[in-house]
Amino acid sequence: MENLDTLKEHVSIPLFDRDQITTSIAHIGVSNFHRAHQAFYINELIEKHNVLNSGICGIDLLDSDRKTYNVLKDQDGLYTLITKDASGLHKPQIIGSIVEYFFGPENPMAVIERLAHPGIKIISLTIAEDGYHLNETTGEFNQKHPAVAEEVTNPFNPKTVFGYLTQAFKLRKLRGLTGCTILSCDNIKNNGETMQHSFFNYVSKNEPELLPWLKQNTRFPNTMVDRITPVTQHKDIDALKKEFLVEDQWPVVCEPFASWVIEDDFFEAKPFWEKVGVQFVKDIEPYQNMKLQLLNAGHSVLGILGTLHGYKTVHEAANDDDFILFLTSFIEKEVSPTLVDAENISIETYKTTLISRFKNPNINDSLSRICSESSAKIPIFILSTLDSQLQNNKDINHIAFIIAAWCKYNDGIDDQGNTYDIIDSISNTLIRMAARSLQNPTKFLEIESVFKTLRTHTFFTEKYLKYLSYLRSHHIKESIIAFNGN
Ligand code: CS2
Repeated sequence: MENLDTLKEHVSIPLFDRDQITTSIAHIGVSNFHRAHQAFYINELIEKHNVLNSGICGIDLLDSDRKTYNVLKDQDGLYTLITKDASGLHKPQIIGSIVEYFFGPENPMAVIERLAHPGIKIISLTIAEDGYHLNETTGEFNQKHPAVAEEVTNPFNPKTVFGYLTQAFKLRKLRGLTGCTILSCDNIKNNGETMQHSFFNYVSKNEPELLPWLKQNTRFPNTMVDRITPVTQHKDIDALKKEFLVEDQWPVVCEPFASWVIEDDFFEAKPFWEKVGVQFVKDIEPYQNMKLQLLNAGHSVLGILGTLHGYKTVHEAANDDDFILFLTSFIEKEVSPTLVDAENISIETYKTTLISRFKNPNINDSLSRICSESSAKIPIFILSTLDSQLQNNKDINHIAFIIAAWCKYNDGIDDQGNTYDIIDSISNTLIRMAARSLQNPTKFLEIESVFKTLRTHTFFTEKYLKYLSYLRSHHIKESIIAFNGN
C-alpha cells in the first residue's frame, strides 16, 4: 500500500500517529470478519477518543493463513474497509488499528512470548465454530484431533490456539505475572463459556498443574458480534484501484450495520469500548439468541434453499418473493416465539432491518460462504430453535422443511443441473448419508454429531420425511410455493 498521505484525497486514512499506539489486545484469527468488526471498532476508539493504548496485535496460527501474513506484512498491518450500502454508496476507509502482526507457523516462540507479555490485557479470538474442537456428542475436548496429538509431543511448536495459550499462560505464571481476559468473537452460543470449557478441558488433560492458576487468572465473557462481511472479490480490488487509486492486495467489504455486545466480566477493568457503541451487559442470552437464530439462521435458510435453486448470492435469494415469504413466515411462526426483548434491543426492529440487510445487492455475499461448515452452524442457528419449539409443543414445519432441504443440498446438484461443492469438515459423511437417504430416508438424521437423538422424535421425523419426499420429486421453488400456500 502506498504512502498514506498520498491517499487522503481519495479515501479516509487513520487520523492518528500509529507510532504512538501501544498494544493491549492480541487477536487470534485475522479474518475478514475481524478486520470489518473488532479492528474497525478499535480504529474508531483510537481515532475519535484518543485511546492510544488499545492497539491490536494480529496473530494467525494456521498454515492456510499465510496469505494474510504476506499481505499484512507488506502493508504494515494497513488495509481498506469498503462499506457498501444498498444505494451504491461505497465508502473506503483505511484501518490502522492492527499495529503488529505475528504468524505462528513462521515463529511459534514469538507468538507465545507476545501472548505472555503483561501488556496484553485481552486475547480475542475468531477461530470459527469448529475451532473449539469439542466433541458434540460427549461435550469433551477432542484430544484425538491430529493437530492436538502433534502438539502435545512438541509443545513449543503448538498447532492449536489451546496449545499456544497453554504455553503463554505457563510463562505468565512462571514469571509471576497475572492472566488476562479471553474474548471469543465467534458465532456460537455462550462463546466465552464454550472457550473456557474447551480450554480448561484441554489443560486438565495436557497440563493439569496450570489449571488452578488459570481459574484465578482468566475470564471468558460471552459476546454477540454482528456485521455481514463477504469474501473479497477481485472486482473489489480492481474498483478500489480504479475509482479511489488505492492499491490494496486484500481490502475488506462490509455492510454499514455493526453491533457488538459483551458481558461485563473482564479480568481487569473493562475497556472503554462503550465510547464507540459497544454494549456491556450482564447476560448475553437474549442478544445472542436474537442474532444467531434470526440473522445466522436466516442466512443458512437462504443459503441452502437458494443454492438448490441455482442462486449464487444472498441478495438474489432475498429478492425472490417466494423465498422471502418462506423466511419471514419461519421467523414469525418458529423463531420469534423463542426470543425476548432486552435492554436496548427490539426484536421487531432487528427483524425488519434484517431483511433489508439481506437484500443489499452491493454486499454480494456468496451462498457458498454461508453454506460452508453447515454441519457446525445448523445445530447452533436452527436446531436450538427446534429444541425450544419441541419443548413447548409449537410449530416446527419450517424447520422440518429446512432440514429436509439440507439433506437434498448435500446431493451437490441444483435445479438447473449444475453441481456445487459441499465445503464442510464432515463433507464425506454429509454426502454419503444424503445419498443413502435415497433408499432409507431417515439415514441423514443418523449423523449424531449434528442431530444427536433427533431421529427418535417421531413428531419431527414424520414432518421431515413428508418434506424430504416432496423435495426429492420437485424443484425447490415449486416446493417453497407449495409450502407457502398451505
Ligand atoms: C454467516 C455469518 O457464515 C455465516 O454463517 O451467517 O458469517 C454472518 O454473516 C455474520 O455472523 C454477520 O454478523
